[in-house]
Amino acid sequence: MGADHLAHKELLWKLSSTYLPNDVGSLQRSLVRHVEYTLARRRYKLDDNTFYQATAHSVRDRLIERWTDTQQYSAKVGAKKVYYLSLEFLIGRSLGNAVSNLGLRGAYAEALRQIGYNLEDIMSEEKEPALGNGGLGRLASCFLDTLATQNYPAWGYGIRYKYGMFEQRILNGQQVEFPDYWLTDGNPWEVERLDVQYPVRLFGHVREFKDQEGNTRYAWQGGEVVMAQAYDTPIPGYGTYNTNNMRLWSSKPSHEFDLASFNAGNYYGAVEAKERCESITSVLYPNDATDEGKRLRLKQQYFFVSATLQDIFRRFKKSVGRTATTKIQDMPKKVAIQLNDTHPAIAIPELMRLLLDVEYLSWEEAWEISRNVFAYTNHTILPEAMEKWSVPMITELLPRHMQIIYEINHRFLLEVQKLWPNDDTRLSAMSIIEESTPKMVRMSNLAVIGSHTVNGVAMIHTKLLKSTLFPDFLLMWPEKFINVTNGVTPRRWLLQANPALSSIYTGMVGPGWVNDLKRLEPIKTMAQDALFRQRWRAAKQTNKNAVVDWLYKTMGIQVNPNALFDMQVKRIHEYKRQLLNVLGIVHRYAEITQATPEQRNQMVPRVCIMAGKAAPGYVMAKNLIMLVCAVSEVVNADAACRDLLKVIFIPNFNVSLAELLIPASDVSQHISTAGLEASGTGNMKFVMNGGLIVGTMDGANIEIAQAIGEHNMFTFGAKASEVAAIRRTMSHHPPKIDPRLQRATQMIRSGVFGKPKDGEYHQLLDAIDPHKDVYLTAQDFPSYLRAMDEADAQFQLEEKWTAKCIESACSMWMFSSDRTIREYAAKIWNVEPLPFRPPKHQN
Ligand code: NBG
Repeated sequence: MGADHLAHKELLWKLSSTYLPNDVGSLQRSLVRHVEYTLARRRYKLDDNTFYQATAHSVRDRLIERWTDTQQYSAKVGAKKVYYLSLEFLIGRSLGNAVSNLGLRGAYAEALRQIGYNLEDIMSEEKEPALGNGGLGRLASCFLDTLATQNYPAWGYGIRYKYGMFEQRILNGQQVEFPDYWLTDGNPWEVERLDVQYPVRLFGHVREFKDQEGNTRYAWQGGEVVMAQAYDTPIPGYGTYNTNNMRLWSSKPSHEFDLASFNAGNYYGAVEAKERCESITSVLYPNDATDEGKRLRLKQQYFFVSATLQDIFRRFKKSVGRTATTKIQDMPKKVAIQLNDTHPAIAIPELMRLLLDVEYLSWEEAWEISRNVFAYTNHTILPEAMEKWSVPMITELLPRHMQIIYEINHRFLLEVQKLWPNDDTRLSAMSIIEESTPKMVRMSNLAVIGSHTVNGVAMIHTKLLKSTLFPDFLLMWPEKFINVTNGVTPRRWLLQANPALSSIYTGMVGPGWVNDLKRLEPIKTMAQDALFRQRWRAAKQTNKNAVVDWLYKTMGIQVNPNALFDMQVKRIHEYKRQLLNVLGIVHRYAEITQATPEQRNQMVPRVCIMAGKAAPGYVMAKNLIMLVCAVSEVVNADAACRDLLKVIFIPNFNVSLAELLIPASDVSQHISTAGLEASGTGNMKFVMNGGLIVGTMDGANIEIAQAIGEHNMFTFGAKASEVAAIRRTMSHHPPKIDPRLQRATQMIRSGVFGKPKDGEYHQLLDAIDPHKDVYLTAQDFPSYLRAMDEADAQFQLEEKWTAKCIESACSMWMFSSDRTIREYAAKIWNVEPLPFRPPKHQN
């Protein structure tokens, strides 16, 4: 190194090593500078949106300092990293989360206030990226928040869909999907990494040849090559300098590809091909728990996995170069890859391909590495959601991977045969290949075979996963299957969403609860304190009033702020049984209209809020939305219901709306047919925010009941262990229909809520015919009503009710994603926190 070079480096270091100052005056200067230089706008008369952009850029500068420092530090230390591979991330808005995690909320609020802006208003200008369907994507984002907060070296990898989850509007009482082009106003939170691009091959053929030692080798050639372009988003931890990275890939054409066609004089053909490349990351598949059998979806998955593994591999090999003692065989010591469902499971044959065809390792070595790197989380046991790709399709798109999958399967089946000679049934059940026409590749079997650990997301789910989905694999590898119950981040779901409750908590136990939810436990005893209960109710009322205002402002609906706020907000799915909720509402409506004045006086006023999107092709789910909207129209217009019942379907449910609604609920419904909801995470958020659950013994509801006490939950319905037998008997001994159910369905069928022309309501109701009531809706109806009545009765005992809410909310520490991630780290990833300690501030 020359003297000049050293001098340059030193000067550069001096120029860049000062942290940005965070006093109010400096923040204001930074805001105005961004208005003037980043956005090139005049400095006066600016709308909230411009100021949102400027604030975001100002915050981003501060995130970037911590982000680069964290990344440099973990590279220097050579720490083991976790890579969370997910085709979905539902991050929600970033501004509020960032200022709060940076500890700069107060400073920014003041800086803005002094120049005439309100931080809350500015925050609501942000359009949230909707890069996920529901629980699975939101879980991934809660995990990223916790990973950063707990100082784990971890990256999230995903796809930067140009169009996220569709925007749902209700037109003429029906869901209509609109494209969600979330990037219209740019995205200040991401950094385009033009220096991080990888080629991804599709189609082509496999060439077999001999290497110098005479070993048979394979090379995948030809086909098309598209480029993956990285976009990085900083993920700040709360109360720590550590800032992790979420890297999302976008597809674009490769240069060679472009040139060849243009040179051939095929201008339009080349443009078309370019569009085709870009279409790979165009749109998120709007499905939740059902399989979209499209070739483009497999392309997306492979594109994502290929770019991600090239990136991980490059980083790992750089670290191998740094310390002479690390070899490629040490990859599992440096890299842990978590597969979020089977969506990224094609990563298993892809890593094998890299190790075999590029690194020239032997099969045994490659397999040993690969299996110690990957772990797989299963998120559902619904058979229709099990991903399968046809062999002809994979062969066409990924010919080398098909060979590798066959080889993995062949070697695996030999093991099975050794364990269970002549057991063809078992062999075909465990095979990666389903012997159908066409043959199918079962991605879940591939994921189980290629991972060192497989986990379910709640106790009952893991139990069912073992007993129904993978019983043979369990016999083979009993240690491989574990449970890690889901959790949610208290930063977004309490601190940010519920300032009223948060300040009570902080007043009681100090701010430490935000990353140590156990500290709330002692507050439980305060349930006995009348004054405390009053403060608690006041906080809840503040949150309810916010919803009342919002409903009036955005939907023109007036509701009684003292009513019981009842919410069911989640994806629309038959197994989640929104139909049960609607039938309950219709029953309530009937009761109200037939009640005497004395009876009306006894009734508890209710505001029933439902929200959620239906997959565009999911007819039953769309019919359900139609019915809810129709019921809402009739009920809300009926003078008899006035203060007693309001039914509201809120369109376009998303993270921001959840943050508004959840803190305002008195009761929320988590009423899936037992055994079908893997975990649920909404249930946790509602209870943390001081609401009570009406729910079945399903998913995480069971563990929540254990944690808060079953007396604090309104449970009902068949147990998972009973469901199969009930279904079996129902075809020949259909149960008697509850007269109240009969009345409700009769009202719907007879046209009280209109008669849609294609018989949509009949279709919904036919599915609960007691002979073939697959989701046990009719079966569970009576006990559901009992649970609802119980909730009504308890709600009237105000003091007792509040005590229940306090006890429950303060018993929820195990549903913090902080606990969840500690379990993943210890049981699956074997990684340690690596806090980065910044140099002292120099301003
Ligand atoms: C969903 C389950 C939920 C669960 C989330 C997160 C899929 C495939 N599964 O019950 O339905 O809470 O995953 O684990 O989206």
